[in-house]
Amino acid sequence: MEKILVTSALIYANGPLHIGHVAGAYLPADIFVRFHRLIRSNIIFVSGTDEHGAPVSIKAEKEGMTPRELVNFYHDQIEQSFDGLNIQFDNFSGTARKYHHEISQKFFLSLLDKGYVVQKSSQQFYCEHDKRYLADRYVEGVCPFCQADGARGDQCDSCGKLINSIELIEPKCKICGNTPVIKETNHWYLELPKFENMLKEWLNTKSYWKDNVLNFIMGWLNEGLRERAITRDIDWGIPVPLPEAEGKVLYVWFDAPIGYISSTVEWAEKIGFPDRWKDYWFDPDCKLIHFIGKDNIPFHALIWPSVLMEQNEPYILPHDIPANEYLNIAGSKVSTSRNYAIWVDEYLKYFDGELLRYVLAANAPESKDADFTWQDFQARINNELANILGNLANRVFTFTKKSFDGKISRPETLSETSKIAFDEAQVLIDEIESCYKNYRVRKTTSLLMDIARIGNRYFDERAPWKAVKTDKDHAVETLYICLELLRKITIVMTPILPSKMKQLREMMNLNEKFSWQNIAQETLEYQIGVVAPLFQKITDEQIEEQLKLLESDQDKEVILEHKPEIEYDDFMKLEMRIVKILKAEKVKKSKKLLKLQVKIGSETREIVSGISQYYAPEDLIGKKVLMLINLKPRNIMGISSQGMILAAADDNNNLTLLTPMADIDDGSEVS
Ligand code: B3M
Ligand code: ZN
Repeated sequence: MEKILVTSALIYANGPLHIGHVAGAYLPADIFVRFHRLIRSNIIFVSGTDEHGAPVSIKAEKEGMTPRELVNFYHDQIEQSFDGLNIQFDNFSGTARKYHHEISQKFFLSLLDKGYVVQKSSQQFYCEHDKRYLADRYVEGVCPFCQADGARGDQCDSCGKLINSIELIEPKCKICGNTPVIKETNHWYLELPKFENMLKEWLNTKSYWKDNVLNFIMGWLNEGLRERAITRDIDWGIPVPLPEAEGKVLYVWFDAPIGYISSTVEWAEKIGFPDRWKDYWFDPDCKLIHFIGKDNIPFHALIWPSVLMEQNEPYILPHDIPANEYLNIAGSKVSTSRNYAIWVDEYLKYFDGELLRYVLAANAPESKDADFTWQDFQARINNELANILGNLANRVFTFTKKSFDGKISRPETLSETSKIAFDEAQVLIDEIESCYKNYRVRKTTSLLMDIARIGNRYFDERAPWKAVKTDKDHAVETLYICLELLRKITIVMTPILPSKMKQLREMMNLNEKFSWQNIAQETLEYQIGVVAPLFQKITDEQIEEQLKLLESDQDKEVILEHKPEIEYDDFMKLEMRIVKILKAEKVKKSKKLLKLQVKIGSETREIVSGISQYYAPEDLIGKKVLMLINLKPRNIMGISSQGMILAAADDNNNLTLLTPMADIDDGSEVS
């Protein structure tokens, strides 16, 4: 019996679960685990929330919560979303828990002891304004490798490379927008170059890994590994267990994968066998499999194995890392900061979790990015689940009930066409088995539908509704074969649609307990029970509604670039007043400019303003607007412009002058 330990990436407890997470790291794992339960492997499945690091502390600051309040809130919410999708872990822990702190500190000390972690003084960005070091996501800039904007202090989302934060070009403090300075501080570094040979040797045995993962890490190894700081100057995290490291915590990516271990330890405690976790982590025959999204590859395939290699206890190394690509939505990348995502808790208010399982499996981002659209969701539910599988069940059950009181027994002999239908199904089932083992859920889903297609075709060809009038046995045989095909589907499809298949088995009065082995064991007598349609079609209105939600929930603003803060005294230098426009005319030879004469109390001034494309001169006469008075006069097309009229403009080429909400004397000061 195979022994397997499956993990899914620990999701940051700083926001809800979205379908991109599900498609990348959770559903493929859950399907894999459910399949292995059916073939009776010894398998456990652990995960949890990633509760440390800048992603959590930044969000907590923003929400005015403590980090602990924030992670507790999202931990519970995320767990509920997983429940709604029938994603079932043996244990779902969190890294802010006590076990996890202890184990992580032990890991750190072991590496330190063996000389793989060393303390060095190093340069870090420091924000003079916020009086803090800027770790990881606290600083952003241009990626030194691919020149993309918005690279963070630890990783660039565009090229996936890890960054040593002070290499960022044009760094900006994420809190206040100022340019940080570089300061000396002390940190502990993981000496990755020392692992290079061990890693290469180990990776040589991994030729069976997915291409995307192998290509990624081979690229890295060829460039040569660099040391990585594994401690940080922030105040939320696991304290570095050394007296001289007061105020420092472990880097979130150092402790996060250790969460797989602490979650297993917690599981062992919960089931009352506190040592049971060692049966997995210390057994060289146990296969450790990490399901992750592609941005997590370097951490799992290079850094994490290095950390595991040099522990005092005999931890196993990852057997496989089936990383998935991204799931886009309607052609655009998910953006949690712009709220462009489909959140699972929202989804579950409208639809059954199983439907999403099906669609995400059928369209899994296995070897390249995939695209989710609501139209495709509708098409797959209606044209595949309802029209193929649902239809087969429905017509077979209805007919069995109508003509045979719901009761069908196995005929003594089977005709050649029936045998062919069985054989064809068996070929598909064998292929499905191998797809499940090799994480190919996309293919599995289409093969599963093919079994139902065989059933529908066979049913049509044998036309039992006609046969029943002349040759009852012929009709019985047809129904029997179709029921057998449905029964096989209830087993083979369980990893993808666990609760729908359970319902189907209930309608067919089949046992609750079954395994992959039962696929070949024919049920000799069927008694169909109470039936109901398995799948409701999704209407156009339902899809319209989702499209509107996706559109309206999205925060349209691009993230604003802020200017450096100014002092109150700087603001007081501006003299802004309400002015009344007395005259307005176009500036000759200019498309954009208007010349205005404005009244400011008893004074009048002339101003040139670039608003000609937005306002006709005659519409402006008599209007009161906002003006910056003490801007040094500028000569514009031969006219001395004595100040500036203020206007607001957006990205869509709209512009508006600013007028007071109530009538107020011109000359009134604005402050
Ligand atoms: N929380 C990053 C992520 O959610 C991180 C994964 C940790 S897995 C040990 O992409
Ligand atoms: Zn700052």
